[in-house]
Amino acid sequence: MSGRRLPAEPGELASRIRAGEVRAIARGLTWIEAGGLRAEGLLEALYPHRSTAHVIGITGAPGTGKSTLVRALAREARARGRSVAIVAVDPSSPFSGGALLGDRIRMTDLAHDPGVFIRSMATRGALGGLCPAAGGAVDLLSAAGRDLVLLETVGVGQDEVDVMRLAQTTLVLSVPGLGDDIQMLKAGIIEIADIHVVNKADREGADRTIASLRAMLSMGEAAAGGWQPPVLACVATRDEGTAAVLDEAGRHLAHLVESGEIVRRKRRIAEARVLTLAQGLLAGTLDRSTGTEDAEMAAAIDRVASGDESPYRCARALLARTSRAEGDSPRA
Ligand SMILES: Nc1nc2c(ncn2[C@@H]2O[C@H](COP(=O)(O)OP(=O)(O)O)[C@@H](O)[C@H]2O)c(=O)[nH]1
Ligand SMILES: [Mg+2]
Repeated sequence: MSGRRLPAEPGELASRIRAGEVRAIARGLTWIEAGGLRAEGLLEALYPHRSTAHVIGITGAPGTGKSTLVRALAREARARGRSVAIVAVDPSSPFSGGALLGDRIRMTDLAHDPGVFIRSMATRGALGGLCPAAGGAVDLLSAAGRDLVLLETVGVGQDEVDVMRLAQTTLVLSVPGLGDDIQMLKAGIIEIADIHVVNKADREGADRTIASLRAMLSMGEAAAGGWQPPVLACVATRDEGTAAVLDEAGRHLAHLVESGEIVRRKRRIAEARVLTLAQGLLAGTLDRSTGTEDAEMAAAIDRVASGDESPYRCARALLARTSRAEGDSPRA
């Protein structure tokens, strides 16, 4: 690893990231989390150089064993000679600090392997929502040449579902026994699952959970592109069934490519990213133009407060003014 100082200029940092330098990757991710023009410049430089990383999303209720499975998948991928990046987008449980990861000894193994880059993104992106920062992180890691990007998030809110949509292959974890899982499945997570994993299959009731998931899936419509989401069982703590999960993820990616569905997915990801970025940029501009030093805006707010103007009319006027101002100086 190079001991040289890291550059403060996006183009130079981008070159070091593309060379796969771990410190540069870490710095780049920090920039992306902070957002703003520096992050924009970095991603501008990296975007054309993204490689064909397989992005696998892993979601499920807290405690289902996502982090444990991610570690097992990373070890398996390393044994197969592939480089790995792990991004945990989980506001409730940062990935850092071995305690959260259960088996410390195995974690240490991963931590000392330069072929596994681990990063927790516990904060929300500056542009609002998890998606912009997570999307940028995936682009960066892909440009850094990582073969496999494992994206872990708690599958509860719409934000987290959006993050999962950045993945080519999405794993949804359940555990034996019902409760949170069924809640989650009802909340629409089932729609994004390419592979269902019933983890903790060493526990009582795994067969029942697998059977009820299969029954639920057989009632649904056939997935886009003719892929039938399989239901796999594993015991992540003992590496049982985890190699098969990685195999299945590979099979899913091959299916996406062969069926042409990959093109549609890439488009869907691109659309979601452009939309969330535009919303974030607009929100930022609006925030600035509602500042107290803006006399025109202050007068308009006064009129709404006194009932002389409706909030809708005022909001539309603000939008119109903002887009005029943006047109004058596109990178303000
Ligand atoms: N019995 C059993 N426990 C597991 C298994 N996988 C994970 N766990 C345990 O479940 C707990 C939560 O795991 P973790 O990976 O942190 O879950 P996450 O919150 O979904 O990331 C930890 O104590 C793990 O050791 C498994 O296959 N069987
Ligand atoms: Mg976790």
